[in-house]
Amino acid sequence: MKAFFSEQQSKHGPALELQNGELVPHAESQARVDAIRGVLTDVEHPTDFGLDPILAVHEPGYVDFLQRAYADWVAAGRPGDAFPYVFPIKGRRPLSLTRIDAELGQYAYDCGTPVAAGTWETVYWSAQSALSALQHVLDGARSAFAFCRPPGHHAGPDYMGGYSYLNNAAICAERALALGAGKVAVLDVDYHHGNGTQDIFYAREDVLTISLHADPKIDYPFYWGHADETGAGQGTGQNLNLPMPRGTIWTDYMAKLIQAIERVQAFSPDLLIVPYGADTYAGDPISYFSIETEEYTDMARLIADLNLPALICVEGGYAVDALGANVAAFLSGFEA
Ligand code: OKP
Ligand code: ZN
Repeated sequence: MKAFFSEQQSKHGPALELQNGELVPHAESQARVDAIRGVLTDVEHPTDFGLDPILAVHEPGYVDFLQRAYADWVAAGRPGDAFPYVFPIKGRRPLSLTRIDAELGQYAYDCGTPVAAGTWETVYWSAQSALSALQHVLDGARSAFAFCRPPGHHAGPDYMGGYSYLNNAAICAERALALGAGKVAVLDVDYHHGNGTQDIFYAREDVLTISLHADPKIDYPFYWGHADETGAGQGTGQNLNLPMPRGTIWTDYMAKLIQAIERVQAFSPDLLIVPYGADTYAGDPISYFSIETEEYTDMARLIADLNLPALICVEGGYAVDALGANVAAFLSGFEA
């Protein structure tokens, strides 16, 4: 399967994240890029589709902020990467605040998603890789691999979090609809709930969002991903969350995946987008499912059996030593 990736996606390199009370080396590292790059045989440089497809999903003020946040941080005389430390829990009403700390809190919901020197270039080109993979599918390929990095599924219309800045899957779903697709399904198989994607399409009837993930009562992102979040307005019933306990093994995961696949089938979309995270892997350092490398082949085969044009985009996966093998196993199942 053809993959899309730009060298610009290596520019983002946040040094640290705040995790359980400690500043630790950021888990979303260049080593992930090298691991995935190492197993891909057919990689193409993305086409530049510009800002318009990004602005179809993300608010202009947020996109503008992402482009200048690091420079504003440096101009304020701050060291390291741009981190928020205060959040508007009282309400996110537009106060036109300009101090960098106020803006960081306005547009972020956690302390794991700093803006570093090359963040904008990386997330811009990551979105272009996804859009290029989408174009490849729209041009007739059965599937394509968007080698996105960092992840995108936690980013909402006007917020970053969970290592995510731009929501690659959502940008592609919206673009496919703009180009004539009637319905798009997003089937998120990362360990963490895809809260950004859920928020973006929560009231939409033309996008079915499904996420299989760790129970948010126990795991990040806590405030989204519960089974009772089923959509709103026109989108009522068009969001499906399938939370699972820590320690979940493949056979139990498979039962939920089959449930998800049946929902996709009933929705009958024109395109399937699969945000794929290899952080469901048994050896993942920040996640707690127990899926083994070979089982990703079975997982991908089940999804591929839907026989829909499909776009796979990379989300998480932090066991760097196994990441290449896990991605390769998934891709081989999809192609079988
Ligand atoms: C991004 B993706 C736990 C900290 C959790 C955020 C995890 C973001 C995962 N102590 N940090 O979905 O793989
Ligand atoms: Zn994840």
